[in-house]
Amino acid sequence: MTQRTLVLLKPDAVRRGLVGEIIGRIEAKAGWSITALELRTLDRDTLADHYAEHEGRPFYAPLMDFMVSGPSVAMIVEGERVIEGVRALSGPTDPIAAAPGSIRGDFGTIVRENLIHASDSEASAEREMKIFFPGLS
Ligand code: IDP
Repeated sequence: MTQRTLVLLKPDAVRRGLVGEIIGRIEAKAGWSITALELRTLDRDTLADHYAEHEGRPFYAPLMDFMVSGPSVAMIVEGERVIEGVRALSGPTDPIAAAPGSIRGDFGTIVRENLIHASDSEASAEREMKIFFPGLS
């Protein structure tokens, strides 16, 4: 089942020089490929759209401040079961609870600064790809 997913390498990943490491893990998966990629400091409107479901939660404002604090890498990754697969590579939201071997488990400690976002369903992937790559069909 070939799918596409939207992946963000958050500002902490870029600041810490972990972009190559994380992209390497994604590219190493058989048959997966990056079909779009951009380094960009995200703006609040884009992020408000992306994180609309979290508006009003206590972590929302600090999350937004963090997400505009420097450039992120936005990517579309395509391949077999890639939606579930990138989530599995990333590990759960809390990096301390994430298993060693996962991206968050290997590199993160802070829930907010957990290095990577990956779409959680086909519907989210479609919605998020349009937010970050509006020119693509
Ligand atoms: P996910 O990124 O693992 O799918 P979501 O629940 O969609 O997790 O949360 C979006 C992002 O918001 C998380 O990746 C993390 O950066 C931040 N976040 C979520 N819950 C908390 C929290 O309880 N405290 C601080 N930040 C949080």
